[in-house]
Amino acid sequence: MSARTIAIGDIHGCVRALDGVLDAVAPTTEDTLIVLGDVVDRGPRSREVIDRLLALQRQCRLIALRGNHEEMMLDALDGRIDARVWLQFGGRATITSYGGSLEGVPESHRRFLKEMRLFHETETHFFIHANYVATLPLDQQPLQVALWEHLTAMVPPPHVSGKCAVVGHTPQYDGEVLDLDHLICLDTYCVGGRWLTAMSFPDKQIWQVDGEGRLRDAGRDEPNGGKGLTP
Ligand SMILES: [Mn+2]
Repeated sequence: MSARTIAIGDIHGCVRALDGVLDAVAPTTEDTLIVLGDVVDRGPRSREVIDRLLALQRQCRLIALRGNHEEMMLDALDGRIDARVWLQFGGRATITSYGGSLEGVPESHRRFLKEMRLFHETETHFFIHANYVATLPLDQQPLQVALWEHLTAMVPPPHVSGKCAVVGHTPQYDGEVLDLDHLICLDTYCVGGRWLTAMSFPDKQIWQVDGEGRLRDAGRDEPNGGKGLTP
């Protein structure tokens, strides 16, 4: 199999879903796997999600993008915001997963959070947590837009680079990938009871699993062995 580029939507502490989607995708050392941010918060097992991602760095080329939830966690860890603000936005579950206090977050996890990038790009696509300003280069995107701005507030026109944007952050409550041709959203609301989605680029193969890690339509007879769905 040749090298693939695969993005995964917002995990939010759903480690069984992450395990399920990784089983389905079966990344090799040749593959680039991009997590689109918001790997922590809301769901119950954020600590284990970061453990899995640290292990995954040894199995494939992992690109971990920062989401607004990682930003809040880092700000709380470093004392830049009152931790109570973060706790209200899903941080409570994360703290619990670390044994009940910020002191329980190991150095390796702090480093992982700090090293998360704001964007990643290929020849044809770019990947960023929330949104973008169409007229600005990727390295000049405002954090407020890149990490926080929902698509419900602004659907941007195609980016000046001509590349297709791949984002998470704005939950698709129906569980379906939003594909506007110039913009694709992979947050299919796993933490809310829908799907965790992985999509490969540029060929757009989709894998979706539920919160228990069960593949969507796994019972369907598929020519590729049930490992993926063709959109
Ligand atoms: Mn987000």
